[in-house]
Amino acid sequence: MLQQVNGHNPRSDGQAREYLREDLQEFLDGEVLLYQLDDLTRVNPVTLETVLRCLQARYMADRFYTNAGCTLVALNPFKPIPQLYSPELMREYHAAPQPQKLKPHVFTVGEQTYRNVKSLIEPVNQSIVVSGESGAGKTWTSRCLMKFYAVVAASPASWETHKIAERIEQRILNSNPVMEAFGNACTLRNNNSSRFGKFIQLQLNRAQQMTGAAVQTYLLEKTRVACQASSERNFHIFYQICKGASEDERLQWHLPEGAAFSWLPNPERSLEEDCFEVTREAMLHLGIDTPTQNNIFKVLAGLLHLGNIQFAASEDEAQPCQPMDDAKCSVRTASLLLGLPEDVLLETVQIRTIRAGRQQQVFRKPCPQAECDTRRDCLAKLIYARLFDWLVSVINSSICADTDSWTTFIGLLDVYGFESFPDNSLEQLCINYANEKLQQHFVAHYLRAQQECRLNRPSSAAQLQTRIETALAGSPCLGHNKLSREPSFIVVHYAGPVRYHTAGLVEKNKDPVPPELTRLLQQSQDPLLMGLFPTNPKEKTQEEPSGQSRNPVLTVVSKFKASLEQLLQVLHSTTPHYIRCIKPNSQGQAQTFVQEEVLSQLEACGLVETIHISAAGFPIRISHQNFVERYKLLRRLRPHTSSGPHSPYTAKGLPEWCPHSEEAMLEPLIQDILHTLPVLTQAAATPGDSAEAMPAPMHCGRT
Ligand code: AD9
Ligand code: MG
Repeated sequence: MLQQVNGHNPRSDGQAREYLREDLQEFLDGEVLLYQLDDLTRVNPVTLETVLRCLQARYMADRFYTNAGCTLVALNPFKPIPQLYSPELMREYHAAPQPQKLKPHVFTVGEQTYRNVKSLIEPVNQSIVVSGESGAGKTWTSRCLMKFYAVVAASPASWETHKIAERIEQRILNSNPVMEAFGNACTLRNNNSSRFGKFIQLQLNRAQQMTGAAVQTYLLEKTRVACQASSERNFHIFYQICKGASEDERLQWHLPEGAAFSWLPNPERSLEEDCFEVTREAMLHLGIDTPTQNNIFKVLAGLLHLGNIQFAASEDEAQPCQPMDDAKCSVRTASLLLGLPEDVLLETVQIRTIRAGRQQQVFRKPCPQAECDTRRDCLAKLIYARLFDWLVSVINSSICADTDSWTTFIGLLDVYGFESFPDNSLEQLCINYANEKLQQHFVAHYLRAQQECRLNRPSSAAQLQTRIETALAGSPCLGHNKLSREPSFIVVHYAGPVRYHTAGLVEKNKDPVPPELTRLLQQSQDPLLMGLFPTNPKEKTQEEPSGQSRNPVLTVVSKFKASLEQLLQVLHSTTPHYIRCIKPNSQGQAQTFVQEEVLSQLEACGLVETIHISAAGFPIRISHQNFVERYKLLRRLRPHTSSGPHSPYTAKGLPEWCPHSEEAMLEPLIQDILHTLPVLTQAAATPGDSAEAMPAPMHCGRT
């Protein structure tokens, strides 16, 4: 039961919707100061223990967002709280003269980012990096931000556009259920786990209205289509089709009720993500018409039947392995749904063709059973990955604005969180590498920048920075696990050590696709597959056998690395904002805060170090040029500091502002300006508001 509580928050600013559960009152009486702390930089002393207690107190009081200097910490409530994400509240944050004075919220970050686009703070383009481990709430948070911008940055709705097409922000929102249906799956850690990384660029025009968006995806976990860990599931879309198809569609797609598919484990689990209707509706709004949709679902049903083709080992090596008796019908159905000749499909999976010699003679070699399985899986992965890429391109063409109708953007980054399983392979290596790079970006952008503007105040922050850098660049990052029997190596990531199995790593990295499989799909009579696998000879793809292609074959890691570099370049060109999502427990239970689990996440993201540095520094960083433009009036206010012919504003860095002889005289002013900078910036953004003194740190402890 919830009870409204008033007057507890010193900064409630008209947004006095606070709710406390009655049964938590006792707990909170002891932690009353802690749960009121909106900013972890005010916890004193800042230690893992005090930060943890503060977050726990806030979590139990249903306060899920807390500032940590430059970062917003978002605790996953694991329960629906409609009033916390209502359009009314969005508008409240949007209309607030100083949103940062309202209670911490993902909308504060959204609104500040939105205002920055127009402000003098550079660069104008902004990005919000949402991080956290699997199930912590990254995708939820990104969706929430997209909804926020759909409300506050709505495009102009003239009657014509309203009638002709779905409003652009609606279409952008519709991209979420589609991409999640095809790219998310139920895993041990999250029922709706994103199995790809996503960077969405929300495009704004001069009037700061959202005119379009562009999506970039990273490293879809395509192996999932043919191989699911026990207790996990395939991509949601397969379950949606099997559960949501009409009688008619079941007949067309050969999906009789209750049919068992080996690539459809745990179908009995019913999830809210299984809603086929939502996906279909969203696809329609994105311009994917019903016949095209049906074509997609037919192909996916074909993949399920493909997965049921089990081979029996052949006693004679010279003879191809044959499908088991009950799999023969699956060969027929799969070939029918995929528009392929049955015998050619089977033969391509069973028999490897090798071209050799000057004449490029063709040799045919029957594959052993395991290789037949690999080739079958490879076929499915090939189709699914192409289909996913195609969907992303269709979505982009539906939501992307013309180049002349947008000037700035806000980027939202939602990448898979750091992963460490008992068995880790190339996928985890890539995911963790991406997280490592993003953490480096955070360290480089935020922590290093903070030290620049900290002048030469001696403090432990410098040591902390050095520690972080040493940890990242340090030598003990690679190790061998002597206890493990299987060949493996350990990488000491910023988030903890992870052991990677070496078995199959090289092969996975090469991701070889036998050219016969591509050639097979080029023979398909299915309209969708014909589009995905054109016969155009110009199209040199990754599937070219390495010996025949002049271009070096790109490995999975090299492609991933290149796309990550591109992403980082985009991020570097923006002003980044950070949201750290924290998972309070691994069971997905509301009102449950498991200290050890949260602790390891706090350690992994170096939150305490961030708070230390934030507490000692300033949350706003502006280039020297813009700083001068914006605050030069202060010079006039203090004429005695004028430095004659040597303008203090000509040098590049703050410590070199003026000739040495004048440094002493200027130092108090510099300190003044720097101390008041955050307040001045707020005041400048909202004329008429009085500047507020910096809040004093509050002591953390039971009262
Ligand atoms: V993964 O790396 O893609 O496996 P995410 O993206 O970090 O992971 P996700 O956003 O999918 O996690 O959140 C997991 C679940 O937590 C959601 O499905 C919701 O049920 C739940 N969640 C997350 N944030 C909120 C929230 N602010 N309010 C309510 C939430 N529920
Ligand atoms: Mg996600």
